[in-house]
Amino acid sequence: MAPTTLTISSKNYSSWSLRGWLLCTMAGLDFEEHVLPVDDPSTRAELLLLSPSFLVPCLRHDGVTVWDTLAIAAYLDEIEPEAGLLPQDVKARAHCRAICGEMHSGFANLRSALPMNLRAHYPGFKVWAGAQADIDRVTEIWRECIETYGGPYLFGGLSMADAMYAPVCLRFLTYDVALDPISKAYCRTIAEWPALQRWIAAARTEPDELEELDAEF
Ligand SMILES: N[C@@H](CCC(=O)N[C@@H](CS)C(=O)NCC(=O)O)C(=O)O
Repeated sequence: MAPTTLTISSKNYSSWSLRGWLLCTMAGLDFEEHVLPVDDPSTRAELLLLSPSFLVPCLRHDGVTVWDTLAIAAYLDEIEPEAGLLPQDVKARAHCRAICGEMHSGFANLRSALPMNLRAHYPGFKVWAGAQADIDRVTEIWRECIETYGGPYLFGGLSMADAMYAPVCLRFLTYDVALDPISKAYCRTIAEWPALQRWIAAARTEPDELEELDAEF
């Protein structure tokens, strides 16, 4: 059988790569990382061969190619149901899918104004109104989950929702975003997640000099 691979790009800048990687790690998948060099002109041609959407992450497992992070999450939940990517309770599962979908399709202002950049820190960063509205909605989602399911993660134990929102936690820390106590504690909990710590350590070893990517990822 061909090896299981996850195609990703920059660990410092690519928030969707991070989500896909966390999901595969949570599912306990034995996978090889296929890291595309983001500053290489041949990358797009290579990416088209590997991912029909041109986008990362893209999972290849057991003869199946799955691109798009939500599809990867659903596939992993089907092949590794014991991993608990979705909560047990049917209502909690629906809630989890809903907030994962909201992250997947929304928060464009937050994503463009506060791009993921794990090596950076901007104390006192000025957040404009459009991004603040997204921040308010994200933290409302988090508070509701933590009050309903008791924390420390969004649905009690780790779930796919934590993988979907992990890059947002890291953005809030990078850009020094003012948060309510529950959201602040959640960001700290996610930042201490051992798998995420491994990803951040690897991001720190990537080359600098990719400023143009700040606006795109
Ligand atoms: N909806 C997609 C979004 C993936 C995405 O936007 N990936 C970015 C990196 S974070 C990408 O592959 N960009 C490559 C390019 O634009 O060439 C998903 O859920 O996976």
